[in-house]
Amino acid sequence: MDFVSIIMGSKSDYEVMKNCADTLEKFDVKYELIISSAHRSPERTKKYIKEAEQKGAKVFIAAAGMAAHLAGALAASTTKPVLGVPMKGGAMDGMDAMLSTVQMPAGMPVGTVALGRSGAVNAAYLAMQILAINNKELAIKLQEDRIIQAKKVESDSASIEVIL
Ligand code: RP5
Repeated sequence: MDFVSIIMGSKSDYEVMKNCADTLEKFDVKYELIISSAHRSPERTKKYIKEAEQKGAKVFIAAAGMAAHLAGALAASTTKPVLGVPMKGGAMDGMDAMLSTVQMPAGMPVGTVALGRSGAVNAAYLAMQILAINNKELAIKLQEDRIIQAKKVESDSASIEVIL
């Protein structure tokens, strides 16, 4: 069974990453969500990646703050796509996590998304776009979602626009 694996470095990341899980649920995409840290539980993280791959994980989403090595550690252990969501917080309010997540050495990519809720939601969308390459039903749902988003812009605008 194909699914998306979401790994958070800490329970404190859940409030933001719930938006990622909710987005996958909205599209009926299966996911697994666990807490495992690159620093506090490196062996558990490594073991989980292998088990998740065997169970059918097709894309990994890693959320971490501060030194934020989780996405990089995942990328080192799998050739499946890894998306990194930098978490806000700490002395630099996420700037450290963002740079750590995005600055991977050549040949070890992590697709890094924005800080905060937008990043969590977009990680889900990107994961689904990857799955949709081989899933026509999901591809259609994503196309329909774009139409819904465009219609919302039109209706929002109609409710407040002032045109001469
Ligand atoms: C990172 O450190 C976690 O991903 C989290 O964003 C941050 C702080 O973790 P806690 O001290 O709140 O557990 O590893």
